[in-house]
Amino acid sequence: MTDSTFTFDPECWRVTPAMREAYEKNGYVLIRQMLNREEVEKVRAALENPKGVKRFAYSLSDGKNRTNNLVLWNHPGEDVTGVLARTEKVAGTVEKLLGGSEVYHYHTKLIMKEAKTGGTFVWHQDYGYWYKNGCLFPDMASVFIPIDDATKENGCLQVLKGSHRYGRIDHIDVGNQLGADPERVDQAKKQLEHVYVEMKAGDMLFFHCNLLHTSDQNSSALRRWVFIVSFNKRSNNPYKQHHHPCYTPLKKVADADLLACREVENLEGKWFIQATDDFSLPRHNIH
Ligand SMILES: O=C(O)CCC(=O)C(=O)O
Repeated sequence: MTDSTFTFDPECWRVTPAMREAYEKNGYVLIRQMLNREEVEKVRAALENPKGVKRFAYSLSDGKNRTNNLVLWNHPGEDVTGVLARTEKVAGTVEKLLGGSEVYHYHTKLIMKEAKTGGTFVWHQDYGYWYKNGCLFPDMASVFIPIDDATKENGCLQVLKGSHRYGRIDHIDVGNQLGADPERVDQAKKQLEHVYVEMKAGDMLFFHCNLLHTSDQNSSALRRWVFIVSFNKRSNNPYKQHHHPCYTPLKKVADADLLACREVENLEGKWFIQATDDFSLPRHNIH
């Protein structure tokens, strides 16, 4: 069985053939300790700052009396959150996992699953939504970066290992969210390993846009915030305008620029979107 877990080494970081193979086979790679403690603190402080991205937050019901708060923006920008998205270790790693050709920023989300009140996300594939946005190939991926430790108790991400190889599954109304057809998900659960991806703050999960994933409500006393950056390939430029960007060149930066960045409040050009801006979906999921 191909393992998908690796550990970041700042001295000699590179995407290895073993990582590429794991990504192709399992639909994800988990890289431990990709941000060090100081970097996690920097990002956390920026996200918690009431004058930062948080001021664009809105709530989404999970259809089961719980809510998730989130912030979603389309262009990375020059602030700490944008620099993180544009670092070599985030954008450069995605580019290599997707085969090496140019990627651009599709959107970033901050998902705030608060203690005791945070909601579920039903089983879905991100491409189940993005397909409708005019992206013809599933040449898209996301980087899931917890800002708090993510555990089974506080609603860590769960994946069905290898499910990206099913291709896109129809997404329909599931418990008041738009999710992958439950009949298919039930079959997938019988065939594939169900992994609770428990992560420390600063670990990063790189995952394919057709990987089936979900997360539970947070009934614990600890919040679970994650930062999720999504990318598309330039060669997969959507054929129509929609609520996320068509190809826009991405200015990648060195990893060291994250700690050097002082900008938190100037959010010019980030193109924040609200639940009502998403025309491709009938209701609760914003992708
Ligand atoms: O934050 C989570 O638990 C899952 C979020 C997610 O799957 C999504 O936004 O597509």
